[in-house]
Amino acid sequence: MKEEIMKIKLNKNKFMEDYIENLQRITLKNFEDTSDKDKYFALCDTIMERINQEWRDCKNKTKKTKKAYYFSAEFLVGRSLGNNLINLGIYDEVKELLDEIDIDFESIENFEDDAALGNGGLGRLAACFMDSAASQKIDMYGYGVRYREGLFKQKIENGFQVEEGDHWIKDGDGWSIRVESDSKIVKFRDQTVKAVPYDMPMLGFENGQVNTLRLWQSEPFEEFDFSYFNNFQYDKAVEEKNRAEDITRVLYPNDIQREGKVLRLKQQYFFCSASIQDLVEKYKKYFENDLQFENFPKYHVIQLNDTHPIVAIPELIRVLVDENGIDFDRAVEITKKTFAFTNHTVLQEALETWPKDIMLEVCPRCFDIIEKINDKLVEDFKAKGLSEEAIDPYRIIRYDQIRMANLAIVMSISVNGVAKLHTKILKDDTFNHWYKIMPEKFNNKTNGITPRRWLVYSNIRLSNFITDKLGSDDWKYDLNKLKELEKYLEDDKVLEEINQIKYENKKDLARYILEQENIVINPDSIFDIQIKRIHEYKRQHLNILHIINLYHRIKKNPDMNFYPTTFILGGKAAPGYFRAKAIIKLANEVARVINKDPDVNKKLKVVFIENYRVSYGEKLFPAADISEQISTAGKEASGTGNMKFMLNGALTLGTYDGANIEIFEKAGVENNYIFGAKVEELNSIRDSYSPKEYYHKNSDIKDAVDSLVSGELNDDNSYMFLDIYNSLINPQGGEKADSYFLLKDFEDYKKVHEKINEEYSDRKTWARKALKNIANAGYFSSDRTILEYAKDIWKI
Ligand code: GLG
Repeated sequence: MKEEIMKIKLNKNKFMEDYIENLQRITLKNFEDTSDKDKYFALCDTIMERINQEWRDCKNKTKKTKKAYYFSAEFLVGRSLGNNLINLGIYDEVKELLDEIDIDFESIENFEDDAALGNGGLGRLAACFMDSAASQKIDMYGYGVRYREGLFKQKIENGFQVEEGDHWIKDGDGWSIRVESDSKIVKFRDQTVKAVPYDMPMLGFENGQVNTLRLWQSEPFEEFDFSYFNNFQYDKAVEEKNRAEDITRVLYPNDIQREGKVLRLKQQYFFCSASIQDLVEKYKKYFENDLQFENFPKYHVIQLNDTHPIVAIPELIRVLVDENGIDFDRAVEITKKTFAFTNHTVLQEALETWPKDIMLEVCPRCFDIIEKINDKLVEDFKAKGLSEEAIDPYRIIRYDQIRMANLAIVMSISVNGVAKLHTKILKDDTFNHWYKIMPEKFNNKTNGITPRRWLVYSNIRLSNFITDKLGSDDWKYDLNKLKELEKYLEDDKVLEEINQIKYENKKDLARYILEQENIVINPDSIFDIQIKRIHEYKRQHLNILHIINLYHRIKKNPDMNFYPTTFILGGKAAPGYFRAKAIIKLANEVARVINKDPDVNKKLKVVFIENYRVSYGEKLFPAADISEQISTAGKEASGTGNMKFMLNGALTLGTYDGANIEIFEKAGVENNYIFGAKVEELNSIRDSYSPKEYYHKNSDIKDAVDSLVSGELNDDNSYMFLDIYNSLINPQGGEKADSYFLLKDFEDYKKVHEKINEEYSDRKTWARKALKNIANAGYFSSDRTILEYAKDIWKI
């Protein structure tokens, strides 16, 4: 690729010529009559043409080598234009070229819809891994679903979340190639459809590697059933087409919480079946002399991203046995050597189980196969003398429920968690019974983020500064090099520069927020940001309750020493998650009340970002002073937003949870703000915990909680605030009050905010802490993570 970059650099005229030609060809218009959207799509074409050769070469070169396959129901890619230009090494050049013909790159960029084919961290992690694998020259292909509708667009109307469709490809898709000839037939019990692959190139960073993300789209097996047409049953023909297309029509908008719907299992089986067929078919084509499949695991390792793609396990067995005549036991042995499983959460409501009848309705043969595996497993345990009771936790099928995680653990070479603490909880608790009998399978792979998107592309100022200070841009390939920045810790001029960069980024964000949200914010204030999916365990309501109390205190005591602060929150709630939606309404209502109050609005501002998404994140992370990572200890498996903030020089205000702990370890606890109870403490008080006691003993807590029902805040008769109130202090119907320990951690949280507020004015010390964080963020590169998977699990 280096060569290709040179070619483009040397041949600017050719690039321009091609671009204009493409633009006119796809629009049938003269240049001056084309729209910005046309200009965007023509640019995609011009870049895709340049990638094509390398892409084919990479596909050909790796036909007969071992590859990793990342199976995931979600790939939260976001936009591709800027990132692809960065990875091709021609970002600046193309910007300049466009400038010469009066095209503003940024406005063109805005015509790209985010590919929001994921909900949150799990899907974004998959996208970061794609970038890192290519950048580290690891042959890893992604397999997933091409949802026609990505994650819903969030509108805020009168403070409430309203969901709108996200038909992201309605105007076209500049980054995919439809590979019709690789289509597969997927059979369900009641329906047969065609799976058509759309391939997206995944570019390595300036290294010539192009991996493939293959996303399957569901289409009717035959475009129209002509027998219906002949009988004048047009409706029936259209119905069949719709039924086929329904399967990949929409991404399920639930992060964490699973939804046991037939269509969801259909989606899972659809992409897993097509992907497995693809691998087996290619194996037969390129490895003719080994049709016994004994060597299949030598060339394939399939990483299962959470429980969603686990149905690929029985599907591989089915294809081997039913379609290739392999004996069942051998098929099981081959399969066992092929899969590896990643768990992303310990929340019970996320561990997928499928009722037997749903599986029978979707893919009955898979149920047969799972049942056989389960019978064998139970038999083996009995032979070892285990009682029925002792066997129970291991059963894959129990009370007609199929426990997908158990299936994956039995059938995988590896089981991993996504941060140290998370893996420890898996071993000690969630999967302890398994860990006891197969400890060698369990391992940790702390998550990471790609520095290309999350720094090089989105924070150009800081990126240039780093290159300047380190004297080269090697750090973009090896993020550990950031450590060398520590030599500037006592350099006042450099520290001043750090503050200046942050300030410029904050001004950019303030402009953008004014444009998007119509709220004026002050770049001289502290930017305190919490952006992530809305969930009780992430405790956005702790943040908001604290803001309410702070507001009251400032109002009561206007002369109180207080550094102006802007609290920014953003995130989507699952459409069916009432309490999460209540938290959004609360954030918006608190923002409304505070922002219009002339007594405080010079000191305090609250912004709820509408429609938080990857491309909005790219503007928020670079501008943060404080990164709010305040989940209940033990609940956030890792978090990855925390890493993006750190890399961009924000200090973490966080609990001892997930990867926060490792951030504190690397950057030093003294350079971040830690608060709240640890897991062990919470475990020991769980049964005796009484939130009411905290409520009565602490007047600030009472003040904040009471305001939910005092009438000061208006929830438009939705009873949403009452619901939050009750959830905190009144146990209801089996649900304990305050099961996420907000009130327990409140006082500590308030204190740490006071500390931040005081220490922020010492700008030099603050900059030094920021630099300490940046310099130690190298470990959190997904390059490191993916190399660990490759070395420890995939052996490639
Ligand atoms: C999960 C977890 C996050 C984790 C992410 C990626 O909740 O803590 O960082 O996966 O491993 N559902 C998720 O987003």
